[in-house]
Amino acid sequence: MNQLKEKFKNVSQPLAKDIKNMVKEHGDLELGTITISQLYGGMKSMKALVTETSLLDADEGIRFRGYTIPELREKLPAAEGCTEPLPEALFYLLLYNELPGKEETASMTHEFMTRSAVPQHVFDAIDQLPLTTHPMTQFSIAVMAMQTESEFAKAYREGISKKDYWDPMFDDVFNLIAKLPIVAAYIYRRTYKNNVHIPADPSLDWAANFAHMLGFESKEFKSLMRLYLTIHADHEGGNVSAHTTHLVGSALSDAYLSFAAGMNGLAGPLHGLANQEVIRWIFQMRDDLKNTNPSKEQIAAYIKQTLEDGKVVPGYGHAVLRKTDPRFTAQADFAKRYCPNDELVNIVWNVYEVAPPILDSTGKIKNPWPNVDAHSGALLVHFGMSEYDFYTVLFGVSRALGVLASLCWDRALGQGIERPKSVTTEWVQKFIEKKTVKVSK
Ligand code: CMX
Repeated sequence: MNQLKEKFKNVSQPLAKDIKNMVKEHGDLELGTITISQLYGGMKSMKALVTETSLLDADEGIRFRGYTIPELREKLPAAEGCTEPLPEALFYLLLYNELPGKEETASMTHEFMTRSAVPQHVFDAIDQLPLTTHPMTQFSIAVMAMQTESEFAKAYREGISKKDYWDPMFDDVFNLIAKLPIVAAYIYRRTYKNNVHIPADPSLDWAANFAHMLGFESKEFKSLMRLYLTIHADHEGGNVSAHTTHLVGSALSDAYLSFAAGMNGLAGPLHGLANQEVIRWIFQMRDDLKNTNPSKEQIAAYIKQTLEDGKVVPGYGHAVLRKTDPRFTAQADFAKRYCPNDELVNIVWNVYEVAPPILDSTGKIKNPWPNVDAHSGALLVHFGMSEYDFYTVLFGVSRALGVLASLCWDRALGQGIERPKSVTTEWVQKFIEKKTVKVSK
C-alpha cells in the first residue's frame, strides 16, 4: 500500500470506530424538526447529512477543515513566486484533516501527475459529440466514458469486503482528479482552439499545468487558476453538486458515476452555471444599453428590469449565506492586485454597490449579497478566457477536490445508502388536519 493510502487508513479508521460508538450511545438524540415550509422549500437548513471536509456559516462563509479562505491563502503552501495556495495542498487538508507542508504538497502534485494518463476512448467519445455540445455536457460524458477505469467497480465485481471499500475508492478518487484537467483542457481546445492540443508539462503543479494545457502561459493566469481551483473546491455537503455526488455514491456507484452525476447538477443555472450566466447578463446589459461602460444608475435600472421580467440576477443570493461570499472577496482582492482598472471588473464592482439594496427591497430575497459566481467571469475575461460556456467546467475541476475527498470519507466511515422518506400532498393535508384538530380541542 502506498504511503498516501496508508496515511488515509490511519486517519479514517479511528474516526469510523468513534462514530460507531457515538451512534450506538446517542443515536436517538434529536437534532431538530422539519417544517412544512422546509418540505416544500428544498429542505433548506434541515440537518440530514454528515460531510467532514468543510462547514458553512451563514455570516462568515466557508471553513475548510476549520480554516477560512483568508487563513488558507496564508497557510497553504504556494508555488515559487506565487502568493496563491496550491489546490493540491487544499486537497491534502480536506482528505487528511491536516495542513500539508511543502513536501506533502509535492507528493500530491507528483501523485496526480503519475495517475494522469487518459485512455484514448475517452477522447474518441468526446469527438463523437457535435462541437456545439455545451462544454459541461462534454465534461460529464467524458467522466462517464472514463468509468471503464474504475478500480472500485472492478473490486466490487470481484467480491470485495465492506470494510475495504475505501481502498479502491481512494484509487478512483486520485485517478479521476489526476485526469480531469487533461479532459477539461481537451474539451476547451477542441471546442474553441481548432482542436489543437497542448501536451502536459510534468514539471508544473496541478493548476499551472492545467493553465498550460488550456493554452495560458502567463504567471498571472496560473496564479488565478491556483486561487480559482482552491476556492471552488468545497462548500459543505448540502449543495446540489456535493449532495448529488454523495447520494449517488451511497448506492455504491463508483467515483466516476457519482462525480458525473454531481457535475450534471453543477451544470444548472441556479448552481455552478451561474458563473457563465453572470457574464452573459453583463454582456447583454452592455448590448441592450449600447454602452460598454454603463453608469451605476443604468446598472440599477437594468437590475430592476431583470427582476420585473421575472428573471434572477445571476451571481446574487444564496441558500445558506447571508453576507458577501468570502470567495467573492478573495477574487475581488486578486482583481485589486492584478487588474484594478479593468472595465468589466469595475462593472462587477459597481453591480456589487447597487444590487444589494435593490434585491433587499423586494422583501423576499433572503440574501442580497454576491456569491462566488459574481466575480469569476470578469477575471477570466481579463486574462484572455472569454469563452464563458466553459467556465462551469473550471468550477467542476475544482469541485472534484471537495466532493471526491468526501467520497473517500463516505466509504471509509461506512456511510449507508440514502433513502429519506417522501410523502404526498394528500398525506401533508391529512397531517395538518389531524394537528389542527388536536390544537383546537
Ligand atoms: N435574483 C432574483 N430573485 C432571486 C434571487 C436573485 N439573485 N435570489 C433569490 N431570488 C428569489 C427566489 O427566486 C425566490 O423567489 P420566489 O419566491 O418567487 O420563488 C425568492 O427570492 C426567495 O429565494 P431565497 O430563499 O432567497 O433563495 P433560494 O435559497 O431559494 O435560492 C439561489 C438560492 C442561489 C438559487 C438564488 O439566490 C438564485 O437564484 N440566485 C441567482 C443564481 C445564482 O447566482 N446561483 C449561484 C449560487 C452559487 C452556486 O451554487 O454556485
